[in-house]
Amino acid sequence: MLFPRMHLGPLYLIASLASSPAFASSFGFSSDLKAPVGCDYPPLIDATSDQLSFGLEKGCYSSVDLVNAYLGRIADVNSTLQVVTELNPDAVEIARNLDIERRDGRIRGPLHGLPILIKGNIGVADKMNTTVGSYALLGAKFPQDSTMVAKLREAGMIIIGMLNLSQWANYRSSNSTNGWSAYGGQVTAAYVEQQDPSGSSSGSGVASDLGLAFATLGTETSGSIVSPSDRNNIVGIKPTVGLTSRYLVVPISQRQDTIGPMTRTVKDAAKLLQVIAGPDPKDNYTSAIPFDTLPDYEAACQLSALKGKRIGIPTNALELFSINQRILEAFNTAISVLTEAGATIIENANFTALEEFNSSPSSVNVVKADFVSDIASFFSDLATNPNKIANLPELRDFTQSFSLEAFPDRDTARWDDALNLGFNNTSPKFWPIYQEAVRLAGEGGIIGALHRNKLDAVILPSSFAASVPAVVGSPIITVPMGAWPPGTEVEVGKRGLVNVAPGVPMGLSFLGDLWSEESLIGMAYAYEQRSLNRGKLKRYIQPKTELQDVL
Ligand SMILES: *[C@@H]1O[C@H](CO)[C@@H](O)[C@H](O)[C@H]1NC(C)=O
Ligand SMILES: *[C@@H]1O[C@H](CO)[C@@H](O)[C@H](O)[C@H]1NC(C)=O
Ligand SMILES: *[C@@H]1O[C@H](CO)[C@@H](O)[C@H](O)[C@H]1NC(C)=O
Ligand SMILES: *[C@@H]1O[C@H](CO)[C@@H](O)[C@H](O)[C@H]1NC(C)=O
Ligand SMILES: *[C@@H]1O[C@H](CO)[C@@H](O)[C@H](O)[C@H]1NC(C)=O
Ligand SMILES: *[C@@H]1O[C@H](CO)[C@@H](O)[C@H](O)[C@H]1NC(C)=O
Ligand SMILES: CC(=O)N[C@H]1CO[C@H](CO)[C@@H](O)[C@@H]1O
Repeated sequence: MLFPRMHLGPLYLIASLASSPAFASSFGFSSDLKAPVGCDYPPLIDATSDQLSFGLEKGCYSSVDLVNAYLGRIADVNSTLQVVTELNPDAVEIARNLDIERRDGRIRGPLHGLPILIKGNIGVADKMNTTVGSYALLGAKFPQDSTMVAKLREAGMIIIGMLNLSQWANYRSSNSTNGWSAYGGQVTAAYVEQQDPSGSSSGSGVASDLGLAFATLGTETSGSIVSPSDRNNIVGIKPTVGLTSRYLVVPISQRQDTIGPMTRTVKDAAKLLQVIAGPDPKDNYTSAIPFDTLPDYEAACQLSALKGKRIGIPTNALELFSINQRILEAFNTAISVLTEAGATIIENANFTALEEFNSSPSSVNVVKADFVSDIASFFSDLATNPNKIANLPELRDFTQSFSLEAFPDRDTARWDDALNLGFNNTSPKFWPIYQEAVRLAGEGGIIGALHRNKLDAVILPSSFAASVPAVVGSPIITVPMGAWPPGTEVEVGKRGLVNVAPGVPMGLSFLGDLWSEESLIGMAYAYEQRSLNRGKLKRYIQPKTELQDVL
């Protein structure tokens, strides 16, 4: 056990446990040496990779110290927020080896030695369990690391734990809550008590916001990166489907699933995307990547990146989604930032088929059919499948009869619906449905709006950004835009979670064409740097452990 698990009671804002000398003394880097002069210990709630790497290079602290500091921060808040389900028992050892590499002059890349937390549906072949929040997968073994995890390790990142999430990435129940899983409990967010963290990358959103690691990974099928990033005051990139490999990530839909960075700054999201993007023979969709060499995403972060850009507003979508006036006010403020930065705003860049898209069952049916097929092939990839579940009917049986899965209070309606469809994605019935979904969301949605109006991007408030791009697999980046203002009426949703209240964050999304991440990152960076909204918000709970506490 790495550090004591504590139940902290009502007073969570206490100093760390992680200063326990167990780790600090055992390794001869900064802990034992006198720190060089001029060291900076950036507050971990906002620390960037540049700041952290600078301190590592200078010898102010080691990666072991960083791991200990983050473990302390996790312990500070986890009993209240239930963000992290498992810690990596080998994290300190891995950090120690990366410290040795650094000492020997072997730096694997710009994120060498930085700790990261990953969503609980991303496969690991180490001592941790990839459960997707379900007891059905507890004890399952993967034949190897997922490609995402292999890439993180190759880049010298330290995976310190697995994050809680909406169980099955929110593809099980119609009666559950964002951020609840049987295995991990209920995640809540940090801005107001009992805040709905959104989902399904709920733990990824809260952990990145609170600096429980340098950054996190999330996954999105429809909104699962963008929405928790929106509600947790962070940056999220939902990459084009196929830019990041899904090999050994628990699937929902091969046509929509994608893995992306969730970070506190656009530049760090860009750096992390650089690490995880790229072709993988184990995921066919990555063979559609059009670049011989990936773009330099960090280099795209230019303050001037909005100059001369044509940015569209799908005016009909703002109306059809009946967006709250307070969100529209923040959105209008954001638009003036874009205009002042030299962008041209094109109104009426409409999603022409949006009404038909919203009322057509086609996109929902695509996901159902994909899930039935894709979850079965996922089970067949496991090296150890402890409950011998081979397909969706068997998974449903397990879930309905295993008491900790909280059935029937949390039902299995999405699976029931998927099975009731009566066919999967190998059926001849599937293709025309998929074609219709793509026509409505593509030519009739985001792709048509971009092309007809010769746009570089479309913008939307982030809570309305995801559903159309989900179907065509196109990218989105969301950036903090502000918070619900004082006087906002509190809206309490399912099981007492607070959806809307003064101080709950909101984000701005940039939506682009397939593979346009480089350009989206540039625009998002320029907006972020000109608005600096993240720092303006206040939380009710924050971890207290800092680097100084573990040195
Ligand atoms: C986080 O909180 C949950 C729920 O209280 C607990 O089960 C889990 O073990 C905690 N994780 C860590 C890493 O402390
Ligand atoms: C993984 O799950 C097993 C139970 O199957 C448990 O014994 C083990 O401690 C878990 N691993 C971690 C790192 O929590
Ligand atoms: C990739 O496509 C080929 C040809 O259709 C197929 O044989 C193969 O199984 C696919 N691989 C994966 C990982 O889906
Ligand atoms: C776009 O939608 C708005 C709002 O519904 C409508 O007034 C406008 O005529 C539409 N423009 C085009 C070009 O379709
Ligand atoms: C998909 O449908 C085909 C045709 O009905 C069937 O043979 C196959 O078993 C189904 N696959 C799964 C995983 O349900
Ligand atoms: C959904 O959950 C609530 C809260 O536990 C419960 O009262 C209700 O009966 C559930 N509804 C269904 C349809 O299961
Ligand atoms: C992994 C783990 O310890 N999960 C726990 C998460 O929280 C729920 C509810 O609080 C517990 O029942 C789980 O055991």
